[in-house]
Formats: sequence, structure tokens, C-alpha cells
Amino acid sequence: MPSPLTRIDHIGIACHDLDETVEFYRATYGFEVFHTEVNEEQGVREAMLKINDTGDGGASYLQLLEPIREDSAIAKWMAKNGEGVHHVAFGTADVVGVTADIVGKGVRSLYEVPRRGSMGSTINFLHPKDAHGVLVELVQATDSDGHAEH
Ligand code: CMX
Ligand code: CO
Repeated sequence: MPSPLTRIDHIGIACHDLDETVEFYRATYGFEVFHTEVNEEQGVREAMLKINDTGDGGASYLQLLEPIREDSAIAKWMAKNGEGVHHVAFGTADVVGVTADIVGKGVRSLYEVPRRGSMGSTINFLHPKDAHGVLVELVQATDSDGHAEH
């Protein structure tokens, strides 16, 4: 059976200074900002740099993340590790279903109910200690009209 996880939605990268890091990605690689937002709940200011569209109608991004609070997950992680790759996000058309399946295999999810991610998406996370040291985000995107992907 094909995986219900149909793309790399994004790679989450922690940085101290979002504007400076955005400029580095532009000047060095030629990647442009597709979208920026503040996610208060996650404690981040972020920029999404679109790398390519994907065969499932979605896309793959880099997500550059700057903490806006000292008690945020990103600030805590950077205090220990410095800047760098923080998580990998897989895209799916059914974040609730795929999370339940994976939890059924003995991997903890971080949220009982999915929360709001970038660009109106719904997200959950898998605990890195249950996933060979990788913090995994599961993302169900919405299209530009706010409809769930299909
Ligand atoms: N990747 C791999 N391992 C990680 C990790 C990461 N990003 N973050 C923490 N860990 C490991 C730590 O190294 C630590 O391992 P040891 O016990 O062996 O030292 C363990 O997990 C516990 O880490 P901690 O520093 O004590 O941190 P917490 O348990 O308080 O928090 C986590 C860890 C994953 C529960 C928390 O970061 C979280 O809730 N993350 C989800 C939300 C998030 O990351 N938001 C920012 C991104 C938002 C977005 O993508 O939109
Ligand atoms: Co993310």
C-alpha cells in the first residue's frame, strides 16, 4: 500500500535572526520567501521558502523559525543545540487518520487534537524519542481557499 505520507512538506530550521537568515538563503541559494507569519501558540516567527511543487498537489518548503519567547520549543532547543535542522515534516491528506495509525504502532504524538500550522495547515508532531531521534511533524495543508487538501 502506498504511504499516506505523500511528500516532504517542509524541513524546519531554527535560527536566531529570521531576517538575516532569510537573506542568507536568498543570496546563497536563490530561494525567495513564499510566506511569513507569527504563530503565537508555537512561539515562533517564521518564513516559508518554497522549493518545489509535489506530485500530490502540495509543495515542499524550508521553514525558517525564529523564537519569539524564551519558553518556546525552538528557543529551548537552540539553547542546547544552536542553530540548525530542528524537524522534518511529512505531508498527508489526513492528519487525524495518519496520526492515529502511527500512535497505534506505539509512537507518541504530542497533541490529542491537531493544532494550527503554517498557512492554515493542521499539524501534529511525533515524539523524537520514539522516532529514532527525529522530531517529525505531520501536516495537512489547506488550499488557497481554505479547503483541506484531498
Ligand atoms: N529533535 C530531536 N530530538 C529532540 C528535539 C528535536 N527537535 N527536541 C528535543 N529533543 C530531545 C532532547 O534532545 C531530549 O533528549 P534527551 O532526553 O536524550 O536529552 C528529549 O527530546 C527531551 O527534550 P527537552 O529538551 O527536555 O525538551 P522537551 O521535552 O521540553 O520538548 C518536544 C521536546 C519535542 C516535546 C518539544 O520541542 C515540542 O513540543 N515540540 C513540538 C512543537 C515544536 O517543535 N514547535 C516549533 C515548530 C513549529 C512548526 O513547525 O510550525
Ligand atoms: Co514545521
